[in-house]
Amino acid sequence: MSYEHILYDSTEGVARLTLNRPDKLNAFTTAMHAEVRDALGRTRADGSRVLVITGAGRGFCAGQDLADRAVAPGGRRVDLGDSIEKNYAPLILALRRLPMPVIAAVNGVAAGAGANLALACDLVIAAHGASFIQAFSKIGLLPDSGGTWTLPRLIGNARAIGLAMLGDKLSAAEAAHWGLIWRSVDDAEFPAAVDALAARLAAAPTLALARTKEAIYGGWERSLEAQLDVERDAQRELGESEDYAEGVAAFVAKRTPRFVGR
Ligand code: T3D
Repeated sequence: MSYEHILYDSTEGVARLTLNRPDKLNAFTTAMHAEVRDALGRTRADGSRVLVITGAGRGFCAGQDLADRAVAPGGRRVDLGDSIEKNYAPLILALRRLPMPVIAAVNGVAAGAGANLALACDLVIAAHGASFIQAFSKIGLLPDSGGTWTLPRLIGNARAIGLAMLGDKLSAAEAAHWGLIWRSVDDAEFPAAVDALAARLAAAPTLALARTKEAIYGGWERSLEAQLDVERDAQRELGESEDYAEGVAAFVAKRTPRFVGR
């Protein structure tokens, strides 16, 4: 599939997916969803060990393209439930299920489903000039793309409800201070900080990171006893991995490990 609305490439284990409708702050259309789905399906086959999602131009993503939702008087409305089921929900689940770390490199405003797309990623790094807006209440919707699930887990009900009901802009610095995102960095340092983070994760023991992400996200639904079982089973599997053998050998030899991701 060739892409019109995104850019995708993978080099040295780092896949980069850039939402590329800068004039519309990278708002999602159905066509863009299809391209993102296709690109996410490529990451494992092309040997990527980390995925970076970012936006072209001054925005990260402004959520659904609302020009596609305007209805002429007497016209037929789009079934939003259908749109969630076919596009947004599969996108969020695909990111959570990807067996590698996913970085949201939030270069600018992230609004609506664009904000919650970022928050569905494993590590969110944002430029100081970026911001997060649960824009849904401004147009009579509720936070989707996992927002009602993710927000209270990350920042508690009080702040989740405040953001969701008021739809106010939250700066990247405040988002980091609240624990909504991993970190925010100076705009000038942002590209280098993203590259360094991606390179570091691409050289990490990918299988262990995949099991870490599964265990942490799945843990919310389990008892401590059940979680200990999950950790036992994953550790048993990881104990057989090439990367564990390499990690121990490197530690004993006092050298830097060279992980292969298996
Ligand atoms: O529908 C379904 O399938 C259900 C799922 C819904 C998920 C959702 O995401 S609903 C929420 C949709 N998003 C929003 O409500 C956000 C709308 N955008 C904004 O509020 C503002 O654009 C921002 C706060 C994000 C940024 O403001 P600002 O002042 O920096 O930029 P701007 O001038 O508003 O936008 C720049 C251009 O992008 C502008 O186009 P123009 O006039 O220069 O041709 C603007 O119309 C366009 N744009 C921004 N957001 C969207 C958009 N075009 C279409 N859809 C957008 N969401």
